[in-house]
Amino acid sequence: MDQLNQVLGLAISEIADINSLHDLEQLKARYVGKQGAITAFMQKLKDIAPEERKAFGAEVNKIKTSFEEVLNNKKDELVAKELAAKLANETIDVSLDGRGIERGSLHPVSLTLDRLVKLFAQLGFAVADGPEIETDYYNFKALNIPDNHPARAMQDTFYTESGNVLRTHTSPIQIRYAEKRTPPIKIIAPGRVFRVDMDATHSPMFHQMELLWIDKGISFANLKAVIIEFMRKFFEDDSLQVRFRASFFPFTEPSAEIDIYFAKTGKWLEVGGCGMVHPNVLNYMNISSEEYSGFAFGFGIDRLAMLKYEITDLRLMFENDLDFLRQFKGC
Ligand code: 2U9
Repeated sequence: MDQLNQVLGLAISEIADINSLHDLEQLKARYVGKQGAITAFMQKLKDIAPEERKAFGAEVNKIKTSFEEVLNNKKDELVAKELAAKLANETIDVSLDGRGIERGSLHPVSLTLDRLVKLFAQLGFAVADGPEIETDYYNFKALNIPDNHPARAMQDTFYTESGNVLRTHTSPIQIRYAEKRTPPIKIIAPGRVFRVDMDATHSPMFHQMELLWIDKGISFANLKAVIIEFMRKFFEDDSLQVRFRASFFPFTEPSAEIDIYFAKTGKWLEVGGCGMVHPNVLNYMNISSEEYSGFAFGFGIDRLAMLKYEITDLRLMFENDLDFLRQFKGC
């Protein structure tokens, strides 16, 4: 009995020194596990004289119950302590700085489009819009491009199964706008256009902008003035040289291609086309070619963006590579 009380005393003092649930589990095994010190007394029961066995058994059970009570109290204490420590560690400091939200940037085509719209607004032009899927009439016929005209093959058109087309230029926007109105008409028509064409310098979808100004007495002099002023504003160079080269388009007569001089490389670069609106096209828009005249001007927005931001590969414009796009932050 003395031994038994000694074991209990030792166990209680050991429990008092324990600081973790893990150590407590190990201690429990040492006392009441299979080979435990208190378990050993239970096993002694069979060697004890039958008349003393009952009293001894009762005493061992009492010791074991006391041990378990002290052990469980300690366990409750440690669980509460560990929970408190965990809660203390997980507190949120609401006074800390936030993580910050990364700002995106506009695509160079969007940046360029925004600049173009602002620039032409200063010259008095409104923005017009229209569908990307067009009828043969608005994309070709009303632009003086009849059936079997080589321009239809030249432009390599995407056709839909129902016989419509993906617009090959933004000119149909202007036909739709002008056929319902009377001059003065002074608009720009930006948008996506589609052509069956793809290599290092061509994409099957690209962005175009066209300009149309129809009024009484509009001449080639007005055309030159608007285009030269625009090019100088866009490239932020007041002495930029602009050259007009005679050309042909079915919808304009006379027609010209527009080149600008790049002092950096010493080269002339083609940036668009223009011309006086063909009388047939005026007629399709229900505008009298006797009373009115107008000029039109077309260019690729992507190409202008590439020249402005010195981008050398067209594919970069459509790949959405984040390292590329991030360079336009704050532009
Ligand atoms: C109407 C009448 C005439 C639009 C015009 C061009 C010349 C031209 C090209 C430049 C490069 C297209 O992006 S590009 O491939 N465009 O050269 N476009 S005149 O003429 C019109 C438009 C609408 C009613």
